[in-house]
Amino acid sequence: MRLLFTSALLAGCAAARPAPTPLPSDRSALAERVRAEFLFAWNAYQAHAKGHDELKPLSNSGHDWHAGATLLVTPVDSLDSLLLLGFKEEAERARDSIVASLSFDRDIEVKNFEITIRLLGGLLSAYQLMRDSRLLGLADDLGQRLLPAFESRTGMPYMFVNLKTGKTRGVESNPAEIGTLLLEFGTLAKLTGKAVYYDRAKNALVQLFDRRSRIGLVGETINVDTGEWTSKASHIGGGIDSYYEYLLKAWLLFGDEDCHRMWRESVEAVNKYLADETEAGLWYGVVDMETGRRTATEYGALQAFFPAVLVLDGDSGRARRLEDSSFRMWTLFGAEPDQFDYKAMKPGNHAGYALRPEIIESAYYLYHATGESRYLEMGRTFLRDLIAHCRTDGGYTILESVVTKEQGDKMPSYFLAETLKYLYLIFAPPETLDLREVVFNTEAHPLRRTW
Ligand code: DMJ
Repeated sequence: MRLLFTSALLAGCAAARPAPTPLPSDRSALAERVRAEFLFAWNAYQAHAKGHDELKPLSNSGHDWHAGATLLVTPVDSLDSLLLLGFKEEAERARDSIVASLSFDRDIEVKNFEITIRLLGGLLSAYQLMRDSRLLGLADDLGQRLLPAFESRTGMPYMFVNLKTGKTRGVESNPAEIGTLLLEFGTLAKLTGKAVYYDRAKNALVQLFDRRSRIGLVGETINVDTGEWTSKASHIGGGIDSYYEYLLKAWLLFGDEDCHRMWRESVEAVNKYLADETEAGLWYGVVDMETGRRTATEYGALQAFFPAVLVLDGDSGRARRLEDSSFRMWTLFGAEPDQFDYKAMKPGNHAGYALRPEIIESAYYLYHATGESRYLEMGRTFLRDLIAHCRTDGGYTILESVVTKEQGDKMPSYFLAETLKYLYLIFAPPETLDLREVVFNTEAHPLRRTW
C-alpha cells in the first residue's frame, strides 16, 4: 500500500507538474493577474455554460443541479465578485439576465443550505451593492419558498425542500446545514421587515446549540425531528464547520449577544478538545463529542477556514499557527486534499482538491490582521499552483487527486464567488473593501449592516 502510494506520488509529480508559471512579485501586478484569471474563468462559463448552473471545463458544457431547471447558480454566486473585481459591465449584464430569467417557481427539491448560502446570500449582497429592488424581490420570494424547511418538530430545518410545493425531506441533517442560515435569513428579515426569517434561522441555531454535549461539543449528524445525535464525531470539518463561523459572525453582523455567548462557549470547547499539537504543528482533529476522546487525526481543505474565524475573534496567534499547518498540507502537493491525516502527513481517501477557498480566505484575514508579507507570498503560491494544476483551455477545474493531479470536469460556483475573490483581496489595494464594514457569509458574499 505504502509502495503503491509512493509510486503514484512520483508518477503524479513527473507527469502532471508543468514548469512553474512565472508570476510577478509586485502586489498590484498580482492583483491584475488574478483579475485576468477571473475574467478568463467567467468568460469560459459564459461561452460554454451560459444559462446553466455550473461549467464543465473539460467537456466545455454546462451542468444543472436539478434536471431541466436552472437556478443560474454561477451567475448569482459571481455577481458581487464581478463588482468587487471591477467588472461592472459584466455584472450589469449578469444582473439583467438573472432578473429576466431566474424563477424559483419550480417543482424541484433543493438543498436548503446550498441554496441559502449561494443564492440567497448572492442575491442579498448584490442587492446591497446595486440597490436594484428586483434582486431583493427574488431573495424574498426564495426565502418564502425555503421557510417550510423549518417546520420540523424541533424547528431545526429538514435538509431538502420543494420550491413549489413546500414538501420537505431529509430528517437527518448536520450542524453546518442547520446552523449556517442566520446571516442570510437575518439579513433578509432586516431588509424586508419580516421578522419570521430571523426568528426561524436563529431558533434552528439555538436548538442545535442546546443539544451540545456536557463538554460543549456538537456531533456530525442529528435527527431534526427527535433531536437525537446520529453521529457523535466532533470536528471542524465538512458538516460542522460553518456552524461555528455563524455563531461568531451573527454577533458581528447583528450584534446578537446570544450568538456571542454561544460562540464563546463553543470555541473554548473546540480549542480544548479538538486542537492537537504534533511535531508538524497545530491541527484540529476528530474526537467523541461526549468524552473528548480522540478518534482520528484528520484535517483537510474545509477545516482550513478556521484561522479566518480565529482572526475575527482576535486570536491571531492560534490562527497563524493553524494556517502554517494548512500551508504545509498545501505545499506537499501544490494543492490540498479534502482529507489529510496529519499524523501520517498524507492524504486520506478523499484526496481530491475541489477548488476550495478556505486556506486562501484564512491567508487573506491573516494578511489583513498582521500585514506580514509572508501571507502575500502564500497567496502567490496559491495562484501559481492553481494556474499550474487546475487551469484548462475551458476554465478552471477540480482535481480528482492532489497526488496524481488527474483533473475532474467541474468548476464549482464558489470558485468565482470565493476562491478568486479572496485571492484577489490578498493583493488588492486596501481601499477595495473595508473589512470593518462587511461580514462575509460562508460563500464570501459581503453583507453590510445597512439597517
Ligand atoms: C462553499 O460552498 C462554502 O464555503 C461552504 O461553507 C463550504 N463549501 C464550499 C467551499 O469549499
